[in-house]
Amino acid sequence: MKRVITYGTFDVLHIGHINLLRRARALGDYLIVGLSTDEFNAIKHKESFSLYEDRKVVLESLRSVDMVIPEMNWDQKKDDISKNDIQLLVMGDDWRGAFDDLRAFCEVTYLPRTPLVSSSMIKRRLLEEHAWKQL
Ligand code: C2G
Repeated sequence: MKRVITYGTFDVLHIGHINLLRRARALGDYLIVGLSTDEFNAIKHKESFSLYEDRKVVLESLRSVDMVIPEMNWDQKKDDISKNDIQLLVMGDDWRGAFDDLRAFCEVTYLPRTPLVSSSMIKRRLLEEHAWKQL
């Protein structure tokens, strides 16, 4: 049983997130997502549209996701890996190198990001279209 973990905010869920989660799940048998809490989002200077509890329900409804745990700080990954018996950490390659220190505890893989989509891009486009409609 290969247990995989990944982390993120997963706000305004889109194909980039889904591609990452499906590929991460396909690299093992069980996928845990460390979901950034609203408080940790503030530390990451990210403001999500949906609150943690709603983002958690959305992720838990996905076939690729087996369990969601709160990500409260930058430093919990090592404990999460040992407490959850993780063999593989997967992140998008915008994080390439960021978690190489964890190779002492589990495999670490960075997967290519899905191009041309992000939560902030979606929010910006919606705002722009709304603004145009007001003209
Ligand atoms: N992602 C992707 N393609 C995109 C957008 C996002 O593959 N077009 C991936 C990211 O690389 C990340 C995951 O989807 O692995 C979640 O993205 P975010 O919610 O933006 O997560 P982030 O804010 O990068 O948080 O401790 C790690 C951080 O919590 C990661």
